[in-house]
Amino acid sequence: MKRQLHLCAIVIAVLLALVCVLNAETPQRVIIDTDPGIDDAMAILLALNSPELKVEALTVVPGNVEGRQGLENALKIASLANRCDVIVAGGASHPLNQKLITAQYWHGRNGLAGVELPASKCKADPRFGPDLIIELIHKYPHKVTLIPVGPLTNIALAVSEDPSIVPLVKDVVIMGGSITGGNVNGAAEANIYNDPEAAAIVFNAGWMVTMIGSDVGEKTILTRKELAALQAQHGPESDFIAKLADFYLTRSEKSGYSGAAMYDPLAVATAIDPTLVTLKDMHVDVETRGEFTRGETVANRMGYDETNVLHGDHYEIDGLTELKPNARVCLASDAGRFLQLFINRIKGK
Ligand SMILES: [Ca+2]
Repeated sequence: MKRQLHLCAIVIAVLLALVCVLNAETPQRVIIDTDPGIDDAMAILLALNSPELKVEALTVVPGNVEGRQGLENALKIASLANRCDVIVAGGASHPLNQKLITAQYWHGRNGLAGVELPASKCKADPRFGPDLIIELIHKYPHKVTLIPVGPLTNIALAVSEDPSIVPLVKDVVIMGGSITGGNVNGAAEANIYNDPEAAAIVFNAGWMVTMIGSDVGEKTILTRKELAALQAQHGPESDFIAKLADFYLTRSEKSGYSGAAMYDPLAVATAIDPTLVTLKDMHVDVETRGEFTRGETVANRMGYDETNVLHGDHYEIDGLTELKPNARVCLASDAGRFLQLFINRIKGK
């Protein structure tokens, strides 16, 4: 009996070791579509320092800064991390149907808190971001997770150009939207507000998206305590992130927030460890016309709409029309565990 137990323990240990090896050998392939951006830079460095992820590409979209500045920033961040092996490509030059709205107010004049990084050793890939996204999804069917953390222009262009990518992606983890009020105005979150038509295409593409909204990002905040932890260790990446965090936190405090909302890093962290967030399946539509609500992500919590039928001079509720969920909406995060992961990974370099 004792011998059998011993044997059993050995078998379990071998299996566990095998699972660990397999996990280590098969990190998730991700493409980060980004408008860097302070929290984008944090998200990119979190991803590049996480063994669970293999960053196949950074594709750049206009948003926080114009596309050209964003591409320069992405190249400098990849270079700082000594990761010129990661493909960095530009993308769309403007939103699908409106003028670009940039956010230097929050991100500093160059999008990176005014911090001047050394010239990049990495070179931009000549491919167009949306084409590259299509190419990589076909190259690694069912293996690629898209992590869009800017306006959804590039993703919308990719899925419009080649809808066959829809069933071939592993997941689409979006930083964007909100189901409890916006961060641009009463209704809309910035990434969706910056290109509502693109967001409508992406949410209606036929895949389930994972939606990490600003309402949860604002409850997942970096405070002076975490800043001090980042400042306590020196290295190229942690020094850079500490400077960005200081700028972003000061800006956020001046605007009445108690800390810096970790929007984009939370989306990357969700791809690393989905247990950091609570998700609920819902049907989400993107408002593209409302006078006060253009760019709002309208989430149906019930799973149905009432059906109205005309009876004489008025309508009468005839029943319920079921709605298919198209989004796993983030309702909450384990902020403490996320912040610890973020700081550990950034300080790892
Ligand atoms: Ca962003």
